[in-house]
Amino acid sequence: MNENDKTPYVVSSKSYTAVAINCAAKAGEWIKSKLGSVKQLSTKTSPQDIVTEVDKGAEQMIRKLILTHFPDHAILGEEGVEPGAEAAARALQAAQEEEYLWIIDPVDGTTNYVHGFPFYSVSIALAHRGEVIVGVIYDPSRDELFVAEKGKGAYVHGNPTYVSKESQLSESLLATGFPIDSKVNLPLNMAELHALLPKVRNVRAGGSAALHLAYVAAGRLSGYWEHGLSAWDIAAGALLVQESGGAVTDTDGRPFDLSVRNIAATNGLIHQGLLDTLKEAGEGSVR
Ligand code: 2AM
Ligand code: CA
Repeated sequence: MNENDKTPYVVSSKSYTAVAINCAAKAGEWIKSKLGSVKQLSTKTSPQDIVTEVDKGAEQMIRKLILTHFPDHAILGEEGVEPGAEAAARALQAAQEEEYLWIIDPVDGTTNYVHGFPFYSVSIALAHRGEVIVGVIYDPSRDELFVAEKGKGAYVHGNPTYVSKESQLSESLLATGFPIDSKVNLPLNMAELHALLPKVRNVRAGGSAALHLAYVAAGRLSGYWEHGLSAWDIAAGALLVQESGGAVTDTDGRPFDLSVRNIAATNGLIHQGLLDTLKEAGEGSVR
């Protein structure tokens, strides 16, 4: 190669999925190695909304790796956006027009990570003109790597994943996430829990949106819903659920796209039952 040629070298033989897997695995290993050694805890929008130097370092690591392979691609990362829902929505709108957009959450489940509760993950998705085509979620605690490609299925360590077969709410295990927005989303979520708990087997709140979605994909949860999320929390997981045969909409039943903030993801069989109960609960709650 000519020394004077300043065109960046691009590793062209690597597929998008291979790069996503490499990034998630490398960042995940690094995050795990830092477990218990977080020195500085900063808050974002509220005392519950926290970020560490590990979140920032992992995002930098992933950004660098992606740009080494695909210097022209755009990147939307949780730590590259101002805190708060409005800034996230603006960033997403700007980024949605990109041909290739990587959507990354370096640590999904930061609260768990800080407390040493082993339920956190790295989530990496690639969207082509707004449609998610690759989704990878890595759980370093269990060394589980979930991978989905649009139209090609979903896998955990090479084994295909399928959603569960429960057809009734009464036999379903659900998950949700407790919102930090105490004015609207928290009372709504409490009303939903109140309505759903007597109807289902039980409800979990593990604290990582991405891993909950991976668990719906793998048939470990029958369904999951949560309010007030951002694209980086759910982009990869939504594709995993769809490619495992499940259904993903917003909580009003609108089909999934990158602007969805209130997500409902299930095995498909209980989807309408979940949406109906959420609707009833929402009508009785202050909205
Ligand atoms: P995080 O750990 O990357 O912040 C837990 O219910 C889920 O909500 C997690 O996926 C968590 O992602 C996400 N979450 C936490 N704080 C949030 C906030 N302020 N806005 C949106 N999502 C948040
Ligand atoms: Ca997140």
